[in-house]
Amino acid sequence: MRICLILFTIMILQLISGGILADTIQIEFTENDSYSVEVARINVGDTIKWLPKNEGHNVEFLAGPEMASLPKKSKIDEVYSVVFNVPGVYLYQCTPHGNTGMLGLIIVNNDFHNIEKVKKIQLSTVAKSVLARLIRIARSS
Ligand SMILES: [Cu+2]
Repeated sequence: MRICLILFTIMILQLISGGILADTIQIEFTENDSYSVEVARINVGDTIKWLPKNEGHNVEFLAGPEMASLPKKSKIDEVYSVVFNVPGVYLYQCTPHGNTGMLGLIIVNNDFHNIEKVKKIQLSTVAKSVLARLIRIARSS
């Protein structure tokens, strides 16, 4: 009887953490060739939804905790949603504007285990300095 109660409680807790309390964060493409949220801190199970409020942008993942299975690249000007189920640091860019620093960072579960790999991604000089700034923000918040 007690075991049943414990299992039931665990099930309920999993439901709450995995579903009901999962958040959706919205990030807009801005007219300044940037993302409205440059550093997003989320939890496993949360969704990020990118909204094309300004034309000519997309989302292309450059790094994540599982390099072999990064989310697919979105089409220019499309609404795009990704659910994040693996803790770690994700780096993405806008394909046309990555070189000029249109980058975004996502930290899932405050887990920085793959940050060194993220730092090693080939980027333009401008994008490199933007990434350094985003990492500073991520570390300090
Ligand atoms: Cu862009």
